[in-house]
Amino acid sequence: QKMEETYIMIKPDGVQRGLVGEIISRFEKKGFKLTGLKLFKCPQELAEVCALSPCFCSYFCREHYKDLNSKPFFPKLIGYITSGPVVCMAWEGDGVVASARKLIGATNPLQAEPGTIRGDLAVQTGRNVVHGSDSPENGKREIALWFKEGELCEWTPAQAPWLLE
Ligand code: DAT
Ligand code: MG
Repeated sequence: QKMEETYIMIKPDGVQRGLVGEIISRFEKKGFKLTGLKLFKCPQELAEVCALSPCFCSYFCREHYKDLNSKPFFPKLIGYITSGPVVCMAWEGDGVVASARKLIGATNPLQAEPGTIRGDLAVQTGRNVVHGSDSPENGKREIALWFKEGELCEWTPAQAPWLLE
């Protein structure tokens, strides 16, 4: 059966700051399996509508951050997340959701522990470089939202027997 999966996204600041390789390698070195990877740029027309108010854009407002829809920072969050290309990833492994959240660190990078991605690479909540799903259900939901049929890859890493007994 399918292992647990999580949706990890490098936000526009991570891409612009040249941190893509650094961030991917944290999950890669840990031993999780990459099953999906692509760059995505929200079309500018949609991004502009998204930034104004909760809208019909299924990628950002209503779906991905739907729980934050009524927060005062929501328009800024949408403006930020649609401001440039993001790197969309699906990662698989036992306990990957909680473990990825630990690797990422606290939402506010100043409170994130050294050694975590946000703790090492960021200083503000509004520029916290990476997203990680907060539950296995949301992992599935977000992967289905961001990846189309056929974009995910089933494979067995050569290192599998050296990682998993
Ligand atoms: P996380 O990304 O750690 O799962 P979250 O799901 O609570 O955090 O919020 C999603 C993003 O929204 C977060 O990465 C940055 C932004 N955000 C959260 N709380 C915020 C706040 N109080 N002010 C500004 N931005 C905030
Ligand atoms: Mg969250």
